[in-house]
Amino acid sequence: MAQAFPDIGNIEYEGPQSKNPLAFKWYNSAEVIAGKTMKDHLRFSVVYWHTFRNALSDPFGVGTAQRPWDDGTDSVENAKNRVRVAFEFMGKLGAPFYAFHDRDVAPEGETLAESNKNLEAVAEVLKEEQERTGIKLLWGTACLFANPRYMHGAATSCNADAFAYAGAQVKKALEVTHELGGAGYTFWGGREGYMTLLNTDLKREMDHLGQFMHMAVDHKKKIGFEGPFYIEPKPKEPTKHQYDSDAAACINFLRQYDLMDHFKLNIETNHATLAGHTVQHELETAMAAGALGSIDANTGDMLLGWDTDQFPTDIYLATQCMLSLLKMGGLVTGGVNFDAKVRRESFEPIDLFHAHIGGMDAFARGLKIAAAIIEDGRLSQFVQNRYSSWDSGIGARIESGEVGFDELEDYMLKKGETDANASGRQEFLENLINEFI
Ligand code: XUL
Ligand code: CO
Repeated sequence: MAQAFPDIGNIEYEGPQSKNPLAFKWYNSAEVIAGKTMKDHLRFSVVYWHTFRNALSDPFGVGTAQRPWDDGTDSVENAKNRVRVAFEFMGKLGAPFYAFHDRDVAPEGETLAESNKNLEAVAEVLKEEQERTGIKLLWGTACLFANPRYMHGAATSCNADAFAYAGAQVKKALEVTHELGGAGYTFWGGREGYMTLLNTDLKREMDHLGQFMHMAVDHKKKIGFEGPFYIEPKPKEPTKHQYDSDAAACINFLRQYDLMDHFKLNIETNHATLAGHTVQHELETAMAAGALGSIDANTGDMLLGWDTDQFPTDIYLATQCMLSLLKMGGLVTGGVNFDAKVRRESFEPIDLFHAHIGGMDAFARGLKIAAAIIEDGRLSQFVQNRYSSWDSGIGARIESGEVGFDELEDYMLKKGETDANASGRQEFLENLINEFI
């Protein structure tokens, strides 16, 4: 097959002085930072849906993407051909992982049986290309939101048949993910939520979602899939309210339905901001529950109120993400998955390269900066000192659980007033971070 990107060779590291738009300035895959190569720290992943399937339409206009390799049909042949293009792209980029929805990679057929057959046929090519290139599957997922049958949701639909169809679809997607050696499997609750509470039995829907996830866990055990399941929080869009609205809501759901052992969270920047949080808040909340698994790296636009899924180029943001990930001890099964799309105006194939190179460089810089901040030690020392009243005396006794309100009353009656508070030094700390940027 002729190359899809004949004028573009492998993207190499050329260093910060380079002016070559098709070279990395910061991402040097083999460079060791804090004991691990950049490649192993960052575990970059390309998403199939945006990079190879997004036609770049918006609510006001048709798609603009020029993809000369695509014959515009929904045939299995075209889908197989697209796999070769995807692996050419990822290989040239040097991305070690990718992620897909079942319906991104293979066309939906007239029946479930035909859809399954299509998926199997394309998965064979995916496997071949994985073996040829060494590129691995970060996670697979099922598209439970595009087909009209899921208009009221999938696992939380009022229509039990939609639940059943979704179960069958996840079963197959999970089996294919397993067959392809996927490191994890993701659930993003596309339409698992509501448009109005007037027609919604919220409790019943949440119970169904809990049951659905248990069926998935049972099937995972049955087929011997050992990777984690991820839930990807998002508060809204396309629904008015999505049940997995943020990290805290997901963790509460997992605890309520006794699923904590089987799930971690996949935190996406633009979903965090739609929920009114920073991505660092979401990462830290997930981490505090021992449930941070992976990240969908992108960014929103401050002035547009929807999920714009832009490529992350903000060094400060990437630094914050990497500070949290390094604090956790680094990614294990998860990765930095670019759930991001080029703008509608960036319609040429080469824009896909510029976009990913920029995101990878931003995260490589974030990694280097975060590692330097940690190595410097002043930030963590400050935080540790800030809590020093808990290291001895009454603080240590409270933490060890040996005192109750009676002892606290005795203590304060004797002492009279609390020790003086120390400054939080926010501005000092913000300046400290800027020393490294
Ligand atoms: C949608 C979104 C999804 C998930 C996978 O906002 O982020 O693409 O990442 O279903
Ligand atoms: Co996502």
